[in-house]
Amino acid sequence: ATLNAAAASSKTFNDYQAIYNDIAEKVRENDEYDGGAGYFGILTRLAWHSSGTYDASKGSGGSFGGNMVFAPEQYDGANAGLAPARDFLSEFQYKYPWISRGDLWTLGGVVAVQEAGGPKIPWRPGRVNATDGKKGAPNTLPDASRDGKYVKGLFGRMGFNEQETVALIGAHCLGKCHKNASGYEGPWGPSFNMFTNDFFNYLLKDWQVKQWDGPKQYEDVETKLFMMLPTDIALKEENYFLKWVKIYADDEKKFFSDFSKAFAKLLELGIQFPSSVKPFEFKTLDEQE
Ligand code: CCH
Repeated sequence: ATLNAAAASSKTFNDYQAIYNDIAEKVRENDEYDGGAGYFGILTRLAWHSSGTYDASKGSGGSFGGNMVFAPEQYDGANAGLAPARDFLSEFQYKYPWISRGDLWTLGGVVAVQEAGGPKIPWRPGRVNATDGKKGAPNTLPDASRDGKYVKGLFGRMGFNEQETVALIGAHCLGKCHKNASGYEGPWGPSFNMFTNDFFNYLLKDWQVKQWDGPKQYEDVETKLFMMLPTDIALKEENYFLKWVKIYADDEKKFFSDFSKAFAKLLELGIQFPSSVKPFEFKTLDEQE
């Protein structure tokens, strides 16, 4: 049961590029947010959490309805800490009342990845606001305390293979964990406001369990400044994941190209677009200067 995107409206590429630009300007103006992480990480995470509720076998979940403003998704523990991202984007909901929440939140993720120096993410509009939370899909997002088989199963539920799963988790190059949101703490590496293949380079270093009063997480042996979640370390423990970790650590171009495809697929899970709606590829602010 896929949901049908709204048929192409009178809005054109330029209308969406204008929203892209407004979001991107605001991201630039707020580059000191969250200890210098800016909004890149949290906007990417909002796009992912609004989409990653999808279950291919049931056709449920996904970014279509923008369900996170309603219970139960609003109070899903996995979504703790995402209100600042929704608040950040809400002014554009007022300025452009015709864009749906699902379109705005997924577009926010496209802006974040591209403006952080990542690959172009093809994106299509047409998600339609839900008017209540009945189609919300809580307790579907990953639990960071689990192992590799769990991660494989969870991303398999969305319709992703091992390669796509590893590529997607490479987004942990951006942003940080927050004790008051997930209980975990810290960034995965030093350049957490730049989209790179660094997550994989860091993951391949030596990690040890951090001694602290929080949930089990890892710290890098060399500097103890960076962190990995148990599910991140799990990507090294299963050969079907480790293979891709090594490929992406060696080849950033390949990572960018595979991430772009997997992230675009993530944002569209469960949605059927009319063939007339061709994906947009937005220009970055830099490209327009
Ligand atoms: Fe993630 N992620 N993620 N993640 N995530 C967290 C933060 C970010 C898991 C757990 C967590 C993806 C996959 C997984 C981002 C993007 C993606 C946090 C800390 C946890 C916990 C939240 C906090 O405390 O604020 C687990 C488990 C998985 C899969 O196994 C995927 C896929 C993506 C995107 C494609 C980004 C970006 C962040 C940083 C958020 C920020 O606020 O800076």
